[in-house]
Amino acid sequence: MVKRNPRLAALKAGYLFPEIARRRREFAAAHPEDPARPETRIISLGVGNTTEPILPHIDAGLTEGARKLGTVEGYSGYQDEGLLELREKISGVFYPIPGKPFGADEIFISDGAKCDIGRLQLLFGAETKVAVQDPSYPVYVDGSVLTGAAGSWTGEGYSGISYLPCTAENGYFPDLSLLPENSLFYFCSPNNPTGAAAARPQLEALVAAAREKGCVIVFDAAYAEYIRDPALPKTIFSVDGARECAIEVNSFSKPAGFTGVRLGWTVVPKELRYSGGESVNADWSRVMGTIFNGASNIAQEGALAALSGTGLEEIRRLCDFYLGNAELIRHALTKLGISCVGGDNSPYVWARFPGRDSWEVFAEILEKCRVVTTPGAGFGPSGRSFIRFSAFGHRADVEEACRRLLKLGE
Ligand code: PL4
Repeated sequence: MVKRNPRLAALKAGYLFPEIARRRREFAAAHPEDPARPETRIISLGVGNTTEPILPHIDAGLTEGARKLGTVEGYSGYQDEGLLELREKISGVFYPIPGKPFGADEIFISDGAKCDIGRLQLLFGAETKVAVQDPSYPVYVDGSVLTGAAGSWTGEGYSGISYLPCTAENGYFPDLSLLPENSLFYFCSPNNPTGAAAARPQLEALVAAAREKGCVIVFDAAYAEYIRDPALPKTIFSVDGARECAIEVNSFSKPAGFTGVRLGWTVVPKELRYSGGESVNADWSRVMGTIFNGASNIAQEGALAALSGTGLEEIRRLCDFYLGNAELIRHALTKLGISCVGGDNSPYVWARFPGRDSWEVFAEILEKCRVVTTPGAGFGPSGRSFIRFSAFGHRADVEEACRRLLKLGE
């Protein structure tokens, strides 16, 4: 028989979100819901999965995309690199850089940010040093384990990964002196899970450090549309010099409710080079052309609608709705005296339970409140005493969850 890829065995445990789903199922089996007692129903503030219907103008774009496929004039097949019109629109709407817009050949349409994060790792070999914000979205670390770049599990983290703590003490922005030279640095802003959105001087320092140390930043901007403070940058490319050291991944999942539709994009500037001078953009085009056959044409029509004037208003409205949920969660936690951050420019609230183990707090909240959360330990060692609350949920559920959270104070 064929041998298993040994890197699979190096993965520490189950992927975080299926593990949470497993514990939820176990709990539900032991404590079945009673339809006559609504308080027994489990509510999820765990996984960051959108819940609200796609808004009408964007939905009409999707519907029209499907309708066109049933006509001779409108039919389209493979669109490997993505619709030209959509790539140009993304360049204009999200990267309005005076005098230096991104060309369509620097924007690659995909089936989502997570998928691109996985594929991007193919550009950099198993020898590449990897650095992450600690805590961070688990795909950066688990993906690195699969490519062989992560080294072995030490009990706290992986030997080949530099974890840069983002804690209350440093304002959830890492000490850049810890960034190893010539490393690949995954940086997410607004951050999942802390909700921290980096300020312009912080991103300038990040770009300066990456350039000085020969690093490549993979900037995950999946939550950029949740930024409400106009002083906070939505893209790394608003900082001079970023084109020489950064790749940006982004997605329609969280701003437009496309978690199930699947559509994202990655910007790989032509200026970005490996240490040997080769073009990263050319390699990304080659990798995508080899293992990806293009995003759904229907989804792309939906995205075009999302980037029209009305579509952008709908994006704003949808993000405002989830930010309203985040405000309710923050309020409930603050009332309980639980210190928390995030939720103002991001859909995640990061709550601190000093001296406690996050899986134990997760179990307590599930038992007392029947609310599912995400334990901070799943995002890295610095998350061990934190719980992430996701603001994705129906308003009535979030309100009910907030009422139940008050039981934690009893
Ligand atoms: C659960 C920082 C959520 N099964 O939808 P995509 O692929 O365009 O974007 C995924 C993504 C990318 N970057 C960041 C993210 O936080 C996410 C989605 N994260 C969460 O609860 O942390 C959903 C997780 C999903 C997953 O594993 O991604």
